[in-house]
Amino acid sequence: MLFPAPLLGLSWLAGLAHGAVTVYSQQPLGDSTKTASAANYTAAAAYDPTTLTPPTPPSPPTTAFDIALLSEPGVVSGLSIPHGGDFLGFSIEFSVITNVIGINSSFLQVPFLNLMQSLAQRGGRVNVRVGGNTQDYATLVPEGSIPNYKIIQKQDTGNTNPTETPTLDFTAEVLYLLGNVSALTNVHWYLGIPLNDTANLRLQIAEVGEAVLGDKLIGLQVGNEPDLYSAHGHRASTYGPYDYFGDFGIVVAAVNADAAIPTKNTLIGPNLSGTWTPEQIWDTGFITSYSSSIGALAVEHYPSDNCFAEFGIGSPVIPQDVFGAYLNHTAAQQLVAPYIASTVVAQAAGKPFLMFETNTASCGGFPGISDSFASTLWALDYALQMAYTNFSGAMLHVSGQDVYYNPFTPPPTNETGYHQWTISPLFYANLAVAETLGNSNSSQVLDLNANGGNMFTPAYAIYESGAAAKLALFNYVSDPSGASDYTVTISVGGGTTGEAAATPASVQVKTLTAPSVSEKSNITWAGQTYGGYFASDGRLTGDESVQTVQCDTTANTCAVTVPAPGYVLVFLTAAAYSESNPTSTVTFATTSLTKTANTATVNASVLATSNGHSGSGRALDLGSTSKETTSGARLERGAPGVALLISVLCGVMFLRRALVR
Ligand SMILES: *[C@@H]1O[C@H](CO)[C@@H](O)[C@H](O)[C@H]1NC(C)=O
Ligand SMILES: *[C@@H]1O[C@H](CO)[C@@H](O)[C@H](O)[C@H]1NC(C)=O
Ligand SMILES: *[C@@H]1O[C@H](CO)[C@@H](O)[C@H](O)[C@H]1NC(C)=O
Ligand SMILES: *[C@@H]1O[C@H](CO)[C@@H](O)[C@H](O)[C@H]1NC(C)=O
Ligand SMILES: *[C@@H]1O[C@H](CO)[C@@H](O)[C@H](O)[C@H]1NC(C)=O
Ligand SMILES: *[C@@H]1O[C@H](CO)[C@@H](O)[C@H](O)[C@H]1NC(C)=O
Ligand SMILES: *[C@@H]1O[C@H](CO)[C@@H](O)[C@H](O)[C@H]1NC(C)=O
Ligand SMILES: *[C@@H]1O[C@H](CO)[C@@H](O)[C@H](O)[C@H]1NC(C)=O
Ligand SMILES: *[C@@H]1O[C@H](CO)[C@@H](O)[C@H](O)[C@H]1NC(C)=O
Ligand SMILES: *[C@@H]1O[C@H](CO)[C@@H](O)[C@H](O)[C@H]1NC(C)=O
Ligand SMILES: CC(=O)N[C@H]1CO[C@H](CO)[C@@H](O)[C@@H]1O
Repeated sequence: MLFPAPLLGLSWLAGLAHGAVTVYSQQPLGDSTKTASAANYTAAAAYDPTTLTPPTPPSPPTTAFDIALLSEPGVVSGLSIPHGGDFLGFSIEFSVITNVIGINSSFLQVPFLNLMQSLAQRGGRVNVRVGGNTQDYATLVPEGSIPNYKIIQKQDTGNTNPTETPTLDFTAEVLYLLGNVSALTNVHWYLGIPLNDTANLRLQIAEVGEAVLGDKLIGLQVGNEPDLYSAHGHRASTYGPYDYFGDFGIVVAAVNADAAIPTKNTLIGPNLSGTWTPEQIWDTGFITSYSSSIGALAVEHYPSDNCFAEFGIGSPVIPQDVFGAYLNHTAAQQLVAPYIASTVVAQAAGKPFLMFETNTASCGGFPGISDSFASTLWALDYALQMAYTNFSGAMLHVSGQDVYYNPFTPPPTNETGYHQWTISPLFYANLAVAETLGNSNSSQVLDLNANGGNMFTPAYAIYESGAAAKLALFNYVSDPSGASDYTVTISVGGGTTGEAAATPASVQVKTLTAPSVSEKSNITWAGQTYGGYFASDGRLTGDESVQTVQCDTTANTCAVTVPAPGYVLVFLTAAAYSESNPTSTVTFATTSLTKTANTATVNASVLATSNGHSGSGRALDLGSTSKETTSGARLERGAPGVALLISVLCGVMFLRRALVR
């Protein structure tokens, strides 16, 4: 289910624009009255101040336990398939892309670029799905046919179904926008082929998408929650798994016959919501029939819903009552259980198995849960559990202002002049997953069933190229007294395992923590934070603090403490640490000397090649395309606090060339 924010007017921007490029100004406009009132903006769900009471800590608390890891390649059993650091990505509702990704291909949302870049630098790349309920009614229309230079437009054309899914017109500019993002930071995209009308398939999104995005387009979803089509009135009440099998076949045939879609094997289905079991689809012969067209198998699932509060559907859920259900390891295990048989089927068929859309609860999530540190730990454990059980990736859903569960939220459009973005606790899970799995593409995950399987203190080991590389430790307990912090004594090899002792002389440790599981803004990853509401330009601020823990070389053990609540990532080797911790960080900042001269350009090829190699604070002033401007773009190296962001413009000529290839 999705609840897109209404597209708000953008006309205020007109006064800031210079020619064909820019303008994204987050400079304070100097209107103190407005700023003050807006600082207290709480109307939208995304800024709901509801704070829940954390569950009472278990008594007695866990204070210590041991973890003994096997280290030699080949001897450890139960490891997952290899994963990349792009495991946990995003599913962005089609109708909010102009607020989140960019207004058009020359006006990109800089905070979004910075957020994606921070993940790409840790995990190698980021996968983003653009779609949702609106995708089945999306239609590509000619450039310029939507008024006011807009690139998407919703219109209620009387599509008769209970969810009143509107028609969504979009222009090819949407695809150029995605392409321009990919030229700056390593984002790959999943799109969807509309399936509301199989007699008149609209394949243009695939045709233009492939031409513009090339290999940055990694999959095309066919049908969104087909098991809800009959419930939503999109199909006859008898619509069943074999009907979907038939519809998918129509798309396969059409794609195979379409010379404008050269890559045939990127289709993704069935994207079930849980009304049908995946097995019901496998039983139709889906995988064998369409094997050469299928790029990945996918499902979508939310553990709960807040539909009663939002729409009066179903039964009421009181967030405080279900807070504890997000705060233990059983939650993650229960979420993956229905799909483990399917990940085996997928592996046998040689196809990735994806959780294409998920989050804390559908119908917008729960106040106090979806937007607190509880969601960070929940999503992190859920993602690592999916990795362990051989999913190949998962996407957290992103919608408008009117949901609690966004990992990040741009300010309301009428407030972009003086507010920055709100980076929610959930995003720190993306950050930590990217860093935990790293960019080697060889990370295999093992749930250690640690501490006797205690549900509040789960742990995972990450093996790279077969050897123990990292250890991930959770503490779900919220206890400001410190009495529920625990110390884990780690040994690698040695002991009764028959292996040579391989405990390192020291380990490096990063901690993700907050004062409590209810916390909404004071969340830190290795000491750095995105701050609270409206506080971020998409870059971490503060000094990074990575702990070096000296190990006991006589006993061959290392003692690492995990705060309550918290997540601790232990790097067991120097290689594991350097892999996801580049010595320098490229971010997208543009600075401006005057409010009226804020057009800036960044050469895409410079950005692409300078990753990790740019000098400290080195400014790459490449000039601007607009005569009356004086500002330049800077590549910042871990530089904190430059609050002024304007825009990024790059020359990505290959995109245009790709179209005529
Ligand atoms: C921005 O628009 C929203 C929705 O129309 C409104 O609630 C809010 O008060 C506006 N903010 C300002 C500062 O005008
Ligand atoms: C892109 O959007 C900006 C801001 O709305 C606008 O000034 C500019 O003219 C647009 N560019 C194109 C090519 O439409
Ligand atoms: C983005 O894409 C457009 C094509 O629509 C291209 O003209 C432009 O140079 C690209 N780069 C930027 C930053 O606008
Ligand atoms: C499918 O969606 C398109 C775009 O919204 C609409 O024009 C068309 O009438 C729909 N077809 C059916 C059969 O619902
Ligand atoms: C598909 O996507 C929709 C759109 O948001 C989502 O709500 C739903 O759970 C997904 N359904 C399926 C079948 O995966
Ligand atoms: C643990 O999580 C499960 C699944 O969400 C939930 O049913 C259970 O109540 C939770 N246990 C505790 C002790 O909170
Ligand atoms: C994941 O796949 C690996 C490799 O096939 C297998 O050894 C392992 O048992 C699987 N894990 C689960 C939980 O099915
Ligand atoms: C990881 O895989 C991606 C795509 O599958 C590839 O582009 C990248 O180069 C790989 N990274 C390494 C370190 O092999
Ligand atoms: C933020 O949380 C940390 C503990 O995680 C605490 O030490 C610090 O005082 C808090 N800062 C603020 C401003 O509340
Ligand atoms: C970007 O920089 C590269 C390398 O210096 C140069 O070859 C290219 O022409 C530049 N592109 C633009 C659009 O300025
Ligand atoms: C009326 C009101 O609540 N004003 C508050 C708005 O926010 C500022 C800064 O956070 C507070 O100082 C005001 O009291």
